[in-house]
Amino acid sequence: MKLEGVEILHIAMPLVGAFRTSFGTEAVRETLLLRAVTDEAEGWGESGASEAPLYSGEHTHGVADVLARHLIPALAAAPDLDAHSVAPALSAFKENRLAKAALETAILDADLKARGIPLSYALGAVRRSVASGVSVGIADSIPDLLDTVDGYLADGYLRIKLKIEPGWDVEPVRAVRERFGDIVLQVDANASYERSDIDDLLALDDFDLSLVEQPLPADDLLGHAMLGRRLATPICLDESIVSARAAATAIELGACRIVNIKAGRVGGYLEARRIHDVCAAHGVPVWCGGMLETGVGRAANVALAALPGFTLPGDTSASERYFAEDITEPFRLVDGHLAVPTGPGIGVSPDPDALARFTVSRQWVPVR
Ligand code: NPQ
Ligand code: MG
Repeated sequence: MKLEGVEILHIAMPLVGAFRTSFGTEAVRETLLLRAVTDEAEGWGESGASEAPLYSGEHTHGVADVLARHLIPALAAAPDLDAHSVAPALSAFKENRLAKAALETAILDADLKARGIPLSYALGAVRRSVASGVSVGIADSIPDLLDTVDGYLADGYLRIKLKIEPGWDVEPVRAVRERFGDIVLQVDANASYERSDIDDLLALDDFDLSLVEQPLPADDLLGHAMLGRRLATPICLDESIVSARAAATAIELGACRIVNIKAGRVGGYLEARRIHDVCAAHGVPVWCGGMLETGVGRAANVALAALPGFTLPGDTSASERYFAEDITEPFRLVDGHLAVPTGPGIGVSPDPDALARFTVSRQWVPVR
């Protein structure tokens, strides 16, 4: 397969409601889509980046810049490009995992579309639909939070994840547990606590949570291991797990008992599958995270979540949880599950009209 060029599209999509986390509030999803054009097929990828570097150090304009100046040109040298040669061709460039993931996914989609193979099959999926949970942002008040959770339970979501931060933890968790009883409930702190906040974290043990996600900073594996010796609730890591090596280290250190896998955070779906494999070998359950993806990124996440080790419901919510209108056919929740796409590659492509309406700017990067 010969890569002819990659189009970088900046998109802005209004969210159905503002999404608040410990690191900020988003009312519009601003991110990048990539369209890889090869001599055999076109492929699509989505970067998990946001306008500001608040979840990780990457951001949309930086991702577009490193793609155009460094990553896309580095693929020109690859004589016979396929999905598996992308990461080796980019390995000299440090970090920039969201950028690498978007590019590898676009090439992977083109490669699989050319071969007529669904991404789910290429990754080793064993399910035709995936159990879905929903991530609930920090609310203005407890009554507002209870109304929001009530709506998601009525939609059929199989588990609820509450975003927490210091000052918004025990009270909202208690309120949701008391009101809704025996639901599957977990929390995500996005690294907003310090080791000295241990009493606040230990207080969460009263609520029978499935897991506490990333309480401490990404680089504090030792702190998570120390916390894990005192906390009965399993610790799940998100931001800390940037590679299969990081996963192996965290598991060996006892820093987590569960792993959240987001392909963007780890540099792509192929590395995500290796993390799945490392975790499976250690008996560590994994689940599929989310980064407010459009239908393009959501399609690939659902394929990944169909692998055998994904035994917990993911942040693989329906399109309508985030967007009134998606750029692909919307993903719909049926009995708490999303159907795994069956078409070649990621199984979807953006609708040209919808894409045109949400595109802020586009840049064609030729490869010669
Ligand atoms: C998480 N995702 O598990 C992330 C955080 C995240 C669904 O909770 C814009 C606004 C981009 C909020 C990317 C969920 C984001 C965002 C990631 C939140 O930690
Ligand atoms: Mg998280």
